[in-house]
Formats: sequence, C-alpha cells, structure tokens
Amino acid sequence: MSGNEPRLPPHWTAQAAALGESGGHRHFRLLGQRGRGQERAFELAALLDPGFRLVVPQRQLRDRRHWRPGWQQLPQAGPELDSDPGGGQGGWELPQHQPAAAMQIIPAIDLLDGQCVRLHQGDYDQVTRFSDDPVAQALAWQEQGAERLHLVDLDGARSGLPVNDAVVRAITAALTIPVQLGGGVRTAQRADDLLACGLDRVILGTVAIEQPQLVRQLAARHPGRIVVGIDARNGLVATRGWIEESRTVATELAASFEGSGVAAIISTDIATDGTLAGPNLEALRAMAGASSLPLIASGGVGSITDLLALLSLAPLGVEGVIVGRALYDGSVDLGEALQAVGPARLQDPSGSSLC
Ligand code: AMZ
Repeated sequence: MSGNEPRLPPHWTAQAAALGESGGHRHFRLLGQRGRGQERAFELAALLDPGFRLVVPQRQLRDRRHWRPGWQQLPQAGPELDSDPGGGQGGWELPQHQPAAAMQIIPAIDLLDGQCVRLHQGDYDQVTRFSDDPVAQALAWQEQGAERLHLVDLDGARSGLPVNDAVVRAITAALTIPVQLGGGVRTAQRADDLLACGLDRVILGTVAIEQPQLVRQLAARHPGRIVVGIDARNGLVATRGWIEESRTVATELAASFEGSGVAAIISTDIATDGTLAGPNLEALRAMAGASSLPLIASGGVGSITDLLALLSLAPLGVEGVIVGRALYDGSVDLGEALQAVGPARLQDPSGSSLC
C-alpha cells in the first residue's frame, strides 16, 4: 500500500477484535459498507490474518449463495486511521495478496447399492438417496471445478468387503481428477489393487486402529497415497461403518501416525456428518494440533460461511474439506465455494473491482 489510500473509520479497524467464537463456531459478521450503489461492498472478517478481510460485493449480497468474497489488505493500523475517509468513497485496490494457501474443497460421493446417498450421522437407517448415476454426478462436480473426488463405499465400510467396485472403477475411468476411496479397505492386497487400478489414494479407517502396522507398511510402499480416516464420536474413534466404538482417543490416534509417511488424516466428526449443522471446529483444532500431518476436515458443512470458518484453520494444517450433503441439496454451490475459499478466490468472475 502506498499511503495514499483512503483512510478508514475506526469501527473498521476494530473489526478483528469484534469477532467472537462460541459453540465451536467462529462468527463472521457484516461489519460495514463502503461505496454506493453497485460499487457498495460489505465487509466480512474471516481472520487468518488480522491484516486482511473479506469483502462481498453489493450485487451479490441479496443471496448468500452468490457470495464470492475476495481478500483485501487492510492498511497498517496507525493514528491516521482514526478519521473518516468521507462516505467510504475512493479507490481501494483489488486484493493483491494471498494470505494463506487455499483450502481444497473435495466433493464426496457415498455409495450404497451403487447409488449416491448421504447418511445422517452415519446411520444406515437414515439414508437419503440423491442419484442413481454416480458417474454423471462425479463428472458434474469435475466440470464445476473439483480438483479431487472423495468416494466412500458404505457397504464396504460396514461389511469389510468390496461391494461397489464396478461403480468405483467406472468413476475412476471417467474422471481426469484424482479420486480417493475409503470403506472396506482392510488388507494390503486390496489397497495395492485399488492403487494399481487408477485410484490416487486409499483411505484406511478400521485398519488404522486394528492394524496400525499395516498402515505404516502401506505408507512406505505407496508414498503420498495412503490416508488415515479417523472418524470420531465424542472424541473417541468409531470403526466398521461407525457401528463399533473404540476407547481410542482420536487425537492420540492421529499423533501415532506422525512420521509414518501417510499423506494426510481425514477427520470426520460423526455427530455433525450429514447434518449441515456446521463443522466441529473445536475437534478439528484439536486434531490439527495433535500431529503435523495435513488434515482434511469432514462433516457438517452446510454453507459457504462454514467453509470460511474452516479457512481460519488453514494455518493449523487444515488443507482440505470434504463436502457431501450440502452440495447435493444446493446449500453450497461448488463453483461459488471454490471462488470463496479455493484457489480461484482472488478473482472476481465479473472481472470488475470488488469495491
Ligand atoms: O457413514 C458411515 N457410516 C461411514 C463412513 N462414511 N462408515 C465409514 N465411513 C468412511 C470413513 C472412512 O472414509 O469416513 O469409510 C472409511 C473407512 O472405512 P474402513 O472400512 O477403513 O473403516
């Protein structure tokens, strides 16, 4: 910043302190406005760095689903910020600076009997069927900009046997983006076969707790391609389709894979999974702190605001988020979500200035 920028009124400079947290959620509040008419932008603090804020252009404000926030750098705090710039007019620059790595948004396809479904809190008796054409669904998300797809063989997770392999193979063959699969991968042979058949990564849940040594061996054999799935209820790990509960503390299991060569840990909060109620940020913060492995958050995303809240955990190592039900029911539009927190978030698709 050159020093010639319009100066900010004090209530804008105070926005970082005004943010709060409760119930595991970070609040994003509309804090102010500047400009007039189409030029008006509301400002939303989502702090990775108190030197930045998010701005949402006025023309997108009517419908939250259309928000495409962009980053804007705040001038250095100083005595000159205490005066009003005069109606909020003036030319702020487009965001130039990217404060942290983008978070990858990974759409999920959970397969039951060859169909795309979502379970409520992992309960096989509470099934919503969304599509009987998983390949078409996977292609749609790829076209909307997904950079990776997450597949779960729910029949496999429950039974320990591969059930949806035909669909898994069809999806993997149809897509150009990397695909990862979890659910029922319980032997080295099965993991080897899947990785030889076009899957980019396999996710090991039950095996991670029952045979951790097998995870280590596979991680050594397939560097960057083995992911540990830790699914927790009240902080304790659940396995076998979440039907069995262990006494293992999720954070301790995460810590035990430090240095093992696994590519990442997927942390699923069972209580929020499939509910759209918002992710369990406290649990994620604890998981992120338990190891230095990259963490992928899963469970509860119901809005773009939830994604922005997760973005605040990116500096702790949360590098991706799995989104399921919210994409199917339209609560989150993948393109908009990528715009908000993905690699494209610095560009305003209309090509015009954000402010
Ligand atoms: O929803 C469920 N009941 C469920 C689910 N989504 N049960 C298991 N899984 C997923 C885990 C992980 O990705 O989140 O299956 C995978 C673990 O399977 P396994 O067979 O290795 O425990």
